[in-house]
Amino acid sequence: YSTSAAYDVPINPPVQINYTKLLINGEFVDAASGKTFPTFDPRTGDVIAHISEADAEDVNRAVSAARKAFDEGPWPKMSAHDRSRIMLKFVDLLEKHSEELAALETWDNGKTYAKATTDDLPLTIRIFRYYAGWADKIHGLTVPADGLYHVHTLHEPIGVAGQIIPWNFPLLMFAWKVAPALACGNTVVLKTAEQTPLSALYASKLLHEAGLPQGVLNVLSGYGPVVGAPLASHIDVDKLAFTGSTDTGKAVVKLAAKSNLKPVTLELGGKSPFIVFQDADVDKAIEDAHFALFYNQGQCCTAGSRTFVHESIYDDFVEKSRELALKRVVGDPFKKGVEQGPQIDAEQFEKILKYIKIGIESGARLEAGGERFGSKGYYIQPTVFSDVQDDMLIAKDEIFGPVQSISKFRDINEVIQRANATQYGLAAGVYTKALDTANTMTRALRVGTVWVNCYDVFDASIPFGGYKMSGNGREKGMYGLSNYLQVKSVITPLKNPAW
Ligand code: TXE
Repeated sequence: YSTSAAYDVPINPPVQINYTKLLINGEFVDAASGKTFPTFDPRTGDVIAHISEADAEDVNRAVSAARKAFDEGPWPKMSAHDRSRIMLKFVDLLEKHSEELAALETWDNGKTYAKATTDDLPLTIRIFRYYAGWADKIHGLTVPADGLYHVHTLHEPIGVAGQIIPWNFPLLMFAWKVAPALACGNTVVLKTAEQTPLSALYASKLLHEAGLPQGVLNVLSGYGPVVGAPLASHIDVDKLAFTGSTDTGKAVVKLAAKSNLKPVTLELGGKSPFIVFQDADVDKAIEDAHFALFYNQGQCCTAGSRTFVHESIYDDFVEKSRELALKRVVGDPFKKGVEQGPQIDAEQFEKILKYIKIGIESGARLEAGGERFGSKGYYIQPTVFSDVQDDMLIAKDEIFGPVQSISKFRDINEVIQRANATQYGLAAGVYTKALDTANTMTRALRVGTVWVNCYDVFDASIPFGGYKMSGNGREKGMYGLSNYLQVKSVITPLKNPAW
């Protein structure tokens, strides 16, 4: 590998940035244009490093490397067991370098170092280990077809997978995309989010250290329209997987359709209801509702961003939610005890403050927060609105920030109707002790995941994806494999009907 000059990092724990170039065909290289772009520290807005900026020409280079690696092998044709072993060796390296990776994640993204080490890294490791386990367990079926035929199916990799990921969980999104694709024998061109290029480059270096053949994984840093769009529309990319906003999701589907009709998996926005019935363990529900919204600075596609509370417990719920928000510790995400770091960038920061203003103007009651925190960086006070009405913009749009919206409901049918009255359908939380209420709700809610008396429980084995405009396809678990497999039917005549 050729690597760029190391930067000294004035943070604790110390971490160096060694990988800032594009990863094409197993080597770190400059962009064809020679251009770079800055990645920023959201704590201050200062530049962390200058990263090679890919454009359409680099997409061509990366796709042709991935194509060659797919067509000529060895990756897709290698024994599945060997693929699994390389992935498992990578898992060992991820474990060994967890601290540096967590530090990079916090630095580039602003999430707390505490959560990066307890959530992002362990979940990333779990995903790769889980899919490494699948690599040699992917097989077809024999089919009892009519007539004198032996029929079986082959499950084959699709080919070159294009993958576009967002900035809220940079390493974890890398894992969700890359692990199943590699386990199934595909080759990959991945585009990271322009806000958070660092951890994926580091992890990709480790994957090569573990023995990944050149060209199997190519990583491009840069901006959406400049590098994401040419990847989505590339004629030689066989499959596209995208996580991001619903609007960009629509754009990449168009590009995929106009070029070669490549299949597209989408994981998009959400406006997930968090519903608390009168018989719930209310104190736990209050804590979980707080967590469901404020986790990761509110930058989660599953954020429980519409909290519906039964009228009989509403006042107490609002008061305690307010107290929790006021107690939430905001500050430097590297510091111990800090629960909330800065938002990702100036654009998201401004967007969130705009929605807070809209909330106040539209008559929602501001219980806590409402302004920026401090005077430097992209910090926002944990904010709580009560008396939120369904037709207010803050109840409809994905805010993607630390803004909790609480509304009151009277009965189950009403809350089902209101919870489903959204373009999104990603997730929901239901808090009740009654089995019949829980079962009715889990069936009635038009969402891809329902958590009952818990929230944001993620595991590599649990499929995840959206209904409606929250996306299509399922990632993770056994279902996640099908995004990266073709099924081929093979029919051969039998000689003798007796056999
Ligand atoms: O998303 P984009 P942004 C939501 C959230 C957030 C909003 C905007 O509400 O406030 O989206 O965030 C790449 N062709 N989510 O602007 O634009 C882009 O470079 C191809 C929810 O960051 O969707 C990045 O790599 N690619 C979400 C990725 O798409 C393009 C997580 C996501 O960026 C492109 C993030 C184009 N024309 C934001 N334009 C979730 N589901 O968790 C951009 N990109």
